[in-house]
Amino acid sequence: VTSADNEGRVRDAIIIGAGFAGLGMAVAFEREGLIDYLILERAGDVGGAWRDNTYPGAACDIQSHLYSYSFRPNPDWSRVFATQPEILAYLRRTAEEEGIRPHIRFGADVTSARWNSRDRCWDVTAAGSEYRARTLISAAGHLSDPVYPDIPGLQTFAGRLFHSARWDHEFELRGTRVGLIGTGASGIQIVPELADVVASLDVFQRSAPYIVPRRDREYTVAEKRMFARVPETAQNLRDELFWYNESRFPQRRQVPSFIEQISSVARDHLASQVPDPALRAQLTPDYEIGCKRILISNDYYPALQRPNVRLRTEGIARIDETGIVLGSGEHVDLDVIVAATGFEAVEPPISRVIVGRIGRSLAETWDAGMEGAYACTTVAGFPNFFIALGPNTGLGAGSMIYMAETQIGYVREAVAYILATGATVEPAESAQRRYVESVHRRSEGTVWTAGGCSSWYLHPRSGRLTTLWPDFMSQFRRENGHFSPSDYVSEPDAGELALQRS
Ligand code: N01
Repeated sequence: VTSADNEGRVRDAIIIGAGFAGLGMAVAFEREGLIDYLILERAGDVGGAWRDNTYPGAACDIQSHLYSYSFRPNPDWSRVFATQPEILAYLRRTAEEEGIRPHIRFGADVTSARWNSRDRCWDVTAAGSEYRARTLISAAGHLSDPVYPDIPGLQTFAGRLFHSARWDHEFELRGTRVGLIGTGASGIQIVPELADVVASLDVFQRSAPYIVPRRDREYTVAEKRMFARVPETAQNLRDELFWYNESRFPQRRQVPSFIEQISSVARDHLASQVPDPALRAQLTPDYEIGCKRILISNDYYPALQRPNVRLRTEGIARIDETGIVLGSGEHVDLDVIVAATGFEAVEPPISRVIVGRIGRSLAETWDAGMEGAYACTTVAGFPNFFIALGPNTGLGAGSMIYMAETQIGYVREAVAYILATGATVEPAESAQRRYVESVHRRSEGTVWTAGGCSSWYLHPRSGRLTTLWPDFMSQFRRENGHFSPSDYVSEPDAGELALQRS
């Protein structure tokens, strides 16, 4: 072991990533007190997606009293849907006050994590240093690595080009001609902010999103005081928000009246904000509501109707040095292109560097048909390994923090078991297959697989729903909230290993 940091000891746990899931995991370990753990974080600060997404208008579209740790309620949320700086400050405070920071190695980009069968531990390399641990927890997230659009000529553009998740704050946008590609959750938050300052804004839409009103407001001083003095009131609000989101779940199509109700809310919102029938037609989605994330905004449609803003729906043919060429042949002159085009959610790059028992990476394992994870958390062939917010844990509606906390509980119990017994655990392949099939059965006929859209919820090769959880959040916790050793097998012995390799 060469690391200056590592004294050669085998730690109890290594966590990859200091975002919501990684920090939450660390808090659980920290509060337990007995675990020797380390977080490897590639950036220079905590916060994950909330550190990286600093674009103008960045805010959460899930209510903050729900979109926060249950074990660290924050009576001071300034409004229903907190903005990015406030959420990042919450995460920084969490790291500080829970004593997590000394356990984090910043600038530690994990380039290799391999199971060492001889020493029964994970050998991890990050930024040239080496670390070892009995257990490995990937909390690298699935919205961490930006994707640029695959459009011919993108690299030839001579103006400024950046991604929504890598906002270039040095660049003065005032008075420039900006093209924004993408009208997902990020894109529609950016448009109203840019429309105010730029000379012109061309919004390139490939598919129209469904948008419903954003029911946001500031909390009053009296409310915040009440949340602080009587914590049960904040807890009640959290519970109320949980069940509100849980019931806003039309995607399984089990209650047709829900679908009709939410569709009409979106239709009425569009009709009331966009009087021009031609623009309204362009903004009307051609797939079933819920197939992609249902977005919330009160200022996106109005911003599109400003004189300096134009919605472009003709499709992009190519990009050249000076701008974007539309399918119609029209050239749009631009100084800046912003790509609000999403993330490598389906195949997160971290899955290529984590290598299991038989020398195969997670990405290769999943590619070979072994999709998904047992309990959405563990993978056959990867002993003592846990993945937070990995396969089938995303949500169309609801709080990812609830999902992360469910997994944190599971991993905490599993790690305690491993450390107490000296066992090495992984799911049996057959158990994993059965579990993943049960998830896929539930996804059949849902709006995500049959709603007539193409989305990053589906795997591009198998067409299966691999990123989203196709059931209620509460069901996820019922199924995956507790680790049970009887679901697991121990690492095979050397003879069995040789057989598997051959
Ligand atoms: O990314 P997206 P996002 N040419 O992948 C378009 C979370 N989030 O960053 O729909 C032209 O959703 C693409 O078009 P289409 C949330 O979970 C949360 O907006 O594929 N267009 C789409 O319009 C969210 O779901 C908050 O046809 C191209 C857009 O780019 C997730 O992050 C806020 C294109 C990408 O949308 C990702 O959201 C923001 C191309 N070649 C984000 N390629 C909260 O408030 C892609 N597009 C919590």
